Amino acid sequence: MKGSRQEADSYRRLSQADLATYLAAVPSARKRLGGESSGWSVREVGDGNLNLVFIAKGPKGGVAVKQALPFVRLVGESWPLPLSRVDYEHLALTQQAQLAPGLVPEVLHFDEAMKLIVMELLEPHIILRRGLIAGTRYPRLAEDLAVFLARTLFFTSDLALQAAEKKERIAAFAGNHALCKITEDLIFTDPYRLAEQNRWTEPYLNSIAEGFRADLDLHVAISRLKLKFLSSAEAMIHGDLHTGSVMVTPDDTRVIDPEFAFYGPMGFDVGALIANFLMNFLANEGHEKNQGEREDHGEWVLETTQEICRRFRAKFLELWRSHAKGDAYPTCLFPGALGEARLDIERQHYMDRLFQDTVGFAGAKIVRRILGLAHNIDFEWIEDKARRATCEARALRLARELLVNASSFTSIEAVIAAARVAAWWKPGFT
Ligand code: SR1
Ligand code: MG
Repeated sequence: MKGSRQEADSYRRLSQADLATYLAAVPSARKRLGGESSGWSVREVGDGNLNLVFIAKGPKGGVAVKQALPFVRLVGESWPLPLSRVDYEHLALTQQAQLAPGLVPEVLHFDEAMKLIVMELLEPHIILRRGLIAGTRYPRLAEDLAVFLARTLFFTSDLALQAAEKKERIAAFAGNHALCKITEDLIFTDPYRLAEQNRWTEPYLNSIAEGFRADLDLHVAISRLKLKFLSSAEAMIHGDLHTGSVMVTPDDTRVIDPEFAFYGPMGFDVGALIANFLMNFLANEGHEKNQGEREDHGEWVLETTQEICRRFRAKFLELWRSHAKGDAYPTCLFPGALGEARLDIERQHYMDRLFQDTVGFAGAKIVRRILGLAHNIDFEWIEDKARRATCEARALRLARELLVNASSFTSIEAVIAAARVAAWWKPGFT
């Protein structure tokens, strides 16, 4: 019934005032909250770009409720967006929970008509982006994110699935095209043209933005990646895996918000994470009250970036060697010890190609956060505009390198070395 009249008629936007009444009729939520609904506290806390998010607390515990709005919250009713994105988020969350147990929030209730999901309240978790800006270290983070990436991507790929099953799964997410279109426009097109919704730190970045709009090498690189995003149904990807889509404590990591999920290129998810860590690193200096005070934190961020990539590669390869039940690379074509040895070389090549995609997508994800519509607080919270622009200009310089010269970055160490070089660059406007 996605997008049907019946769907629109049964949907009602919840308010803070009526959420308790709604939850009182949901047994799993009532049990989690405890006591009477009159004693529950409810707050709308959504600070994302798209949805309503409520937190309800009772004497026993709490729940989080995410409800889709029929438009983009960041922009308003002038930008309609299908409510069906919640159906895809629910489908993705359910599958991710099976593939990467303990790394996504538990779903307590899904209301397809009301387009809402009731989830466990992640407490005392905070959004990873905020934790990184605060300079907090998370010892489990690299391992947890590497496991999440390796397991969700490997087990939904042709390496693990039979072709018929894979095609059914692609079809199950195919209707999420409105969310894909947001990505296609906001990441792969708009930052490289004069688009009404673009913004950047003016006037400092004016000439860089203008340069990006005229840079045909860059336009070729981003267009190749856009084609990959449009056409490469490699695995079920989260689709919006930035540091605002991860909630953390020092002991626990949960990946949230997979409403952009569909079957797309794996490097898009890995690249999104890498980009967001690199942006945090390059924003670091802008948050310093005393010179050098955040250098240690920056080092930890880079180490974590490196560890995510290294561990992802190792885990993905481990899964491929032990769980290759898919139709790709038929074992009959690689018989005996010689065949296995040749296949293992090919596995390394596969991971190298995936890394190339990752590098390019990381560059694309950086550019969109500085020249496009939706920015991130790593940079936005740097109040002094000249300082902010300096950090952003460094990130843009790195991003252009990653996009145009992706093939020259053969390891995460090379990417990190380039990020260190970018961090020293003094753009002309300071
Ligand atoms: C109009 S939505 C802007 C962005 O918010 C989401 O989190 C995605 O990153 C999207 O591109
Ligand atoms: Mg989101």
